[in-house]
Amino acid sequence: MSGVTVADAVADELALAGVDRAFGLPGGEVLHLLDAMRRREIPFTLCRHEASAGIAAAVYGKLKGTAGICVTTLGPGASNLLFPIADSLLDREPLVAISAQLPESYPAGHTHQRVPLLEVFGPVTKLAAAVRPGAARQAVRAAVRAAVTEPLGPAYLTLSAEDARADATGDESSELPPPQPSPWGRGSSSELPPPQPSPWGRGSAASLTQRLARSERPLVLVGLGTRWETAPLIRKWLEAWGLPHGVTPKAKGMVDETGPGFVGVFGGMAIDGVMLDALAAADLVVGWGLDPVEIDKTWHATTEIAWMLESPCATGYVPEGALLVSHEALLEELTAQPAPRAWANAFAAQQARRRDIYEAGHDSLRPTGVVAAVAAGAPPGTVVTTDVGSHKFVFGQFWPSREPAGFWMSNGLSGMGYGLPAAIGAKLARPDLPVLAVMGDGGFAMMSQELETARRAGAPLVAVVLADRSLSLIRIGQENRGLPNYGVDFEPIDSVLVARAAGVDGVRVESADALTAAVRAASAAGRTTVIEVPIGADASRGIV
Ligand SMILES: Cc1ncc(C[n+]2csc(CCOP(=O)(O)OP(=O)(O)O)c2C)c(N)n1
Repeated sequence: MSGVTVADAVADELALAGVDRAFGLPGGEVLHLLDAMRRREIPFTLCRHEASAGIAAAVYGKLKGTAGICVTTLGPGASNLLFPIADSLLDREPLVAISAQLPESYPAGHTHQRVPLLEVFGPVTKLAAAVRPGAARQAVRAAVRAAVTEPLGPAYLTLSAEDARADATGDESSELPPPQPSPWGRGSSSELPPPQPSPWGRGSAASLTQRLARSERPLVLVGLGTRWETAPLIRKWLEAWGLPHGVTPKAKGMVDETGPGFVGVFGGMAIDGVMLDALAAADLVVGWGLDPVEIDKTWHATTEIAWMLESPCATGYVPEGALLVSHEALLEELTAQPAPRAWANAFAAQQARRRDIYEAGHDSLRPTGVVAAVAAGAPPGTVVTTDVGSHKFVFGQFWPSREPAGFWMSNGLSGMGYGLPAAIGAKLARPDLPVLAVMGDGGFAMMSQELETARRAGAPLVAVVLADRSLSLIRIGQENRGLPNYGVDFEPIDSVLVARAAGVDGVRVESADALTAAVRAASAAGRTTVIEVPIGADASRGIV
């Protein structure tokens, strides 16, 4: 016996992979792993639900450039992981979820808390495997590698309490455990050739230039599959060639959304009709890292798109005719050449419409006014997260993002409950930046228990709750379908009292000016503050 247990080996490997924090909610079966991580000085942030732990971990991991780690118990704790795992798969965030499992030595008739976890999570992860004595280190390495390989995504490991205490001698030499079947058949990232600077970069530059030379009304869309580091190169090329451009919601900040060439946010956010008009006006879309997982309609199948991808899309999908290229090499090559022609701005009408709708709401607590009021009070560099609902559509379209990594939402999955735990993950990863979460009162009620986590974990954030006593996005959808109002409205839960019950500050505002002042004061105070904003349940009608 070497004295090193499998739990120690797992903790070692995580530390070697650059992991410096884990999130989760333990049960008795993961206590040895938890203790091994404590001894390895990997702090554990206890969350109040496994779903929020997984969301916080994935955001934390992405901002730290490694895998986010979430640790849960078996059975119910593991079952609660489906939301963050599915979110990480469809929103391309790097997550390694580790849960306990029943020891193999238990009799088959021991059915208490027995759930076939590898079979459950195999189809929604890039790798699902049991950590076993003799192959523990390899399993952790494979899981981290799967999570941080583009397209980023989830890996899932089980570790039984019995195996966690077992001797880890001989671990180095053994083979990887076989991964479970997954939906990656079409494009397992290990099967596809990795992006190369050349010759693909060069060939692609010529073909893209030719397509652009033939195009009279091109529109460049920057999507989820672009890396933050590429933003300066994309901006330089767009400016040098004078190309109109937009982003998808998860790529907000890749270009300066306050710049003159910016057309809008594409993929089902507010005023999507205006964006669809812009798409209809374009004769070529150039999609840098464009991933259909972000698009709630089917225009991506009928529009002429030059797909410039660095990696397969979420779930391994590769669109027909897509070029797998190194964005960096290609953009450098393109920018070194003159534009093949000049383009008149074909999207001025949509830009004006977007601006007018945004500005019409200013100085009021209409949804666009809420965006403007929050933007006026939030310090520069504020990282914004949203939950899912009308507010996401409005903030997704109108929040004036200027830098990458500063705007977070669940969009591929679009799961309510994302906003608050995402903000906690972001604040713990970037304590130097102000963090602000925008939520509906529906989504806030799903996760408000995490306010206590934010306070305890030292993650002060501002939470803006739009209180309309309704699942307003669904209410508006019901109305649009000509259905009677049914099953979508609820009685209020006082967010200010919830905040105080969790030991954080709470304030209610009744005007745009008061909202700006409250955001400014709460950001400066550095204490977690909930700002409740009463808003009409139909306030977003017509724009979402
Ligand atoms: C977990 C989950 N359940 C249900 C939905 C469907 N859904 C999408 S938006 C929405 C309403 C959200 O209401 P609220 O949080 O109050 O935000 P609002 O629309 O009022 O801004 C619902 C129920 C979802 N996306 N995620």
